[in-house]
Amino acid sequence: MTAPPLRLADALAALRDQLATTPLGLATPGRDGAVRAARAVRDQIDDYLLPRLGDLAAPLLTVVGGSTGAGKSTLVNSLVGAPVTTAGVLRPTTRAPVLVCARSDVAAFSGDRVLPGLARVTGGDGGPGTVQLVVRDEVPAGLALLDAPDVDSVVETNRELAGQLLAAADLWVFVTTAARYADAVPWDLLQTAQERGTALAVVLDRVPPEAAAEVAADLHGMLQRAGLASARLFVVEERPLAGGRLPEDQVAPLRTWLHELAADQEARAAVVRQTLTGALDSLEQRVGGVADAVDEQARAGDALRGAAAASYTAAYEGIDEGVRSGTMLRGEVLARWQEFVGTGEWMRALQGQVSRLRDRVVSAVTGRPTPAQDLQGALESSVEHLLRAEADRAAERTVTAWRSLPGGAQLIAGEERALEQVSPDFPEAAAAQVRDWQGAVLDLVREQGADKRSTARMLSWGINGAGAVVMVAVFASTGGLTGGEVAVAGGTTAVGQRVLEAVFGDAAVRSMASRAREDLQRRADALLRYEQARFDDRVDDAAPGAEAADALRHAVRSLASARRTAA
Ligand SMILES: Nc1nc2c(ncn2[C@@H]2O[C@H](COP(=O)(O)OP(=O)(O)OP(=O)(O)O)[C@@H](O)[C@H]2O)c(=O)[nH]1
Ligand SMILES: [Mg+2]
Repeated sequence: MTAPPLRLADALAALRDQLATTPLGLATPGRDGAVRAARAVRDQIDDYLLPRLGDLAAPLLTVVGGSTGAGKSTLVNSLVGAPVTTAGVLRPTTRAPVLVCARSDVAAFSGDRVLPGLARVTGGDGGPGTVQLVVRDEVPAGLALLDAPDVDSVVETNRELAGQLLAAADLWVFVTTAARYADAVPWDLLQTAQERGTALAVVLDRVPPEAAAEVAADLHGMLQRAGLASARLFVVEERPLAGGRLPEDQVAPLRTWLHELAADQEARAAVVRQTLTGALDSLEQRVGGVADAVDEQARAGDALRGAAAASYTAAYEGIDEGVRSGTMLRGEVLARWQEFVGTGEWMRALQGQVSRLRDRVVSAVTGRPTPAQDLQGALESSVEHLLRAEADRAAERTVTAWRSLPGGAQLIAGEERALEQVSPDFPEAAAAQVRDWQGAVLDLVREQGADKRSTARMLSWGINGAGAVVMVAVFASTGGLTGGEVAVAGGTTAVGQRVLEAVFGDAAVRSMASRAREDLQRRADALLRYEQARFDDRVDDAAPGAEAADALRHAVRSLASARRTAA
């Protein structure tokens, strides 16, 4: 059973909430645009769509917006016929919007019905985050004027606020000048107005009287080419101001048009419908763009995790290779092994079994009698060294890969030094794992010997001795040694193995060695997984899962079905 369609307002609120929780934490190329788009849609839902759907008959909000210093505030003062907003020579002059409405419309604008994020103030400029509410009965009932900051401001908060206010408008009165009418930023916004079907009037301000016809024709052509031919164009000639206001003949046509609109309920309703429908229609594409950016983030997250996984898989394989290749049996380990087999303590057990081999071994080794622990100690540091080297390399490889992957550099910023090597607790953890592994090998030997008649014989050269031989067998099962090392380590290992085989049997030795190897690999794997998690955790914190984009698309579909139901 499918859920009943949501009410339109509920579907919008759900979409807004979904956008608010959409994670866009990775610095992918599309991130900033998507964050802005998500913010703009949320704002428009709260500032405009929900209030407008909640009261279709509420007064028209007419936002006077446009280029910096175009004369917006001067125009508003001139329309109202009173100094309701501050005009000035410094750019930008208007930083907090001023909303002027008739007394009968105050209730529609004084609460948080529209623009709930901006606090209302009266009696003066309230500063950032506020709307100054001015009541003037020169403004007709049914239509409020809002003087907005400059859309192309050098002040970023002004630009953002201007965009937010335009998205909250039923009607845009777009102000530009003869000098600036082709500027890019205002045209981007006009393009948006066109795409959203927003009701629009354009004021070409500060036009030298002698050029009025020419400039107006040019702008008219531009509007036509932009698909905005239906926008009313008002031309205001540049003249000396009187008391900060435009000459009456220059402002009268626009004022008359606005007053007629305010008085004509049907015309007003048509403006509301046009802008409302356009804004609702635009949501699918805008939210779709955010969802695409979320997908991009999910893919970037996968690529980052993949790079870490590849690095640590290579480390795991490097350890496996190091264990199997016999390279562990070089240097210190080889020396300890030679001493160990050369002590003769347990070689007595060889009597009558592999004495021919003993002769070969004994002739190959010299040195003081050394307990099996020395060999174990040498193996321990050799294995630790291998683990550390591979884990360091994996960390470095991951950092290098992340630097060039989308979003990667940001995740490691400031911590590259620490991240391109093992974590601080790795050495201790690795040492503990290797010691535990050695303990487990001894347990294995004990277990294997427990029910054998051979126990006594085995004990004659000790659990430690047998364990050491199993450990060496783990590292000597394949070739990989070169030159003289093959002869020495390979040969001596074979001797040890023969001894063990004599005690435990051939199959048991092979199984002990392979179980010991698997155990070591499991421990290496656990260590590496912990190391890799340092990287994966960062991705998990910042990147969305694939379901985040689906949730957004679902919210858009629910909105579409709520609109069909409402229609
Ligand atoms: N002579 C003349 N000066 C004008 C005209 N329109 C605006 N000005 C002056 O131009 C300057 C800027 O005017 P504002 O009305 O503050 O312009 P604005 O678009 O509100 O400016 P911002 O809020 O900063 O974007 C002020 O000094 C005005 O007095 C005009 O038609 N003629
Ligand atoms: Mg202004």
